[in-house]
Amino acid sequence: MISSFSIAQAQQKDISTEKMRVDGNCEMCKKRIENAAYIGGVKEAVWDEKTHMLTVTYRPSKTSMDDVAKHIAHAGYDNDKVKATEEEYNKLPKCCAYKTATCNH
Ligand SMILES: [Cu+2]
Repeated sequence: MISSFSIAQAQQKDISTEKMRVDGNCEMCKKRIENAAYIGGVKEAVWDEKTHMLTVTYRPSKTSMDDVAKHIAHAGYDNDKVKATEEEYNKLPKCCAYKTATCNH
């Protein structure tokens, strides 16, 4: 009865975990970034407020880090792969405007 779950996971090859840098400020950014990252095929997405690293666990047969990056940029957040357009960035609340402000929620 040693975790048959983790054995099953190890045998499951269609799963990959990658990290990328996503710019952002605060808890609100965290929610927005993580929500944007949860697209079809993504199992888990966790953004670290201190390191600004997003860790994504996903199924390579269903999606890719490029797709995740596009959605995050679309939510207004620049990342390693895709930059948000000015229009997308300007939709962020002022305190989340990570290029100019530091937010203290
Ligand atoms: Cu924020």
